[in-house]
Amino acid sequence: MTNLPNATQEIKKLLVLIKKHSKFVAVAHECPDGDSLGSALAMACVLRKLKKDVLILSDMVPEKYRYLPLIKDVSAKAPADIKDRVALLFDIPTLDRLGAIETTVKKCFSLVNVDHHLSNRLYGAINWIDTKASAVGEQVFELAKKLGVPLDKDIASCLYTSIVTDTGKFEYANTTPRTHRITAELLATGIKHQEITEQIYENYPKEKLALLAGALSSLKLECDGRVAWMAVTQELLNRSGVTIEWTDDIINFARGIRGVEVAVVFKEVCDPAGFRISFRSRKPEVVDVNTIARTFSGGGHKAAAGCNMVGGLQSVSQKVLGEIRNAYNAR
Ligand SMILES: [Mn+2]
Repeated sequence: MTNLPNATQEIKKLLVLIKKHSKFVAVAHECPDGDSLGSALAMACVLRKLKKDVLILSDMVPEKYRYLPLIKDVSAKAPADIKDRVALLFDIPTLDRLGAIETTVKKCFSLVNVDHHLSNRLYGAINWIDTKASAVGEQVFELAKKLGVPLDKDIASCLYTSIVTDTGKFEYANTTPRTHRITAELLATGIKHQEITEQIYENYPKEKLALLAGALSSLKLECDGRVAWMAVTQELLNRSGVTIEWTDDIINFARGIRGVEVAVVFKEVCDPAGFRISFRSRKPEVVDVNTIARTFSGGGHKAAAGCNMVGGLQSVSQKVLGEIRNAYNAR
């Protein structure tokens, strides 16, 4: 495990950089989740309060996050002055997670890496990695305080989105007393938290259920019922008529089966032809999915990770399940 840079030092460097510089881009990862997008948008709100010039970059905006403030400013296009801008990257452990905007972001004047993944590759000029933060949103909250920017409803709804999604509505083990203390301050701004969670979780197109039905019918159990996996193929996506953005919570159905410790979902992608693989572990001390994903050049947290692999479902699933079997046998 790489030694993480001293957080206090990195935050200090970041505060100096923000004071000194005037042009920024806040960046979210490909097909962004609530944490990456919420953190980038919250930071954009904070920087604009400080009269900074800040743009927001992401390859796309999932429909369920269209309620977020500043969402209309999110773009995948490189601005003409990209070379003068400091890029602030949120929830992005490796640069290849940027997807279509990777080359654009690399053109920036400097990269600042704000993340909470154990697997972070420390690619920034500044690398502030807090593996204890349930969501990067907790780090942005801390940064706003240090910059002296008071919370408003816009900032709070972005940060609430970030935290509620990465903690699985405060269910996962990453939820801490700090998470709840921060959330209490967010709610105190008067945000309508129920409207936010409705937008995220109870506002899907009916076609999503066709996708879910197809994915559930592919369910298989391995390792005496301790491992469950499903596949979302391009054929299924086409047949159900929804895009990959609606597949993010399917893994929870596999994860929740009694006796299952590790859940895996294989999502077929086109470029390059292969799969995006998501992992969840309910027993990270037995099977650490960050380690499994790292075997295939991915990563994440011990209990939630991902990787990309080239190849057909048969070969890719065999390799991944073989690695999980090895993890059990090694014990
Ligand atoms: Mn996150």
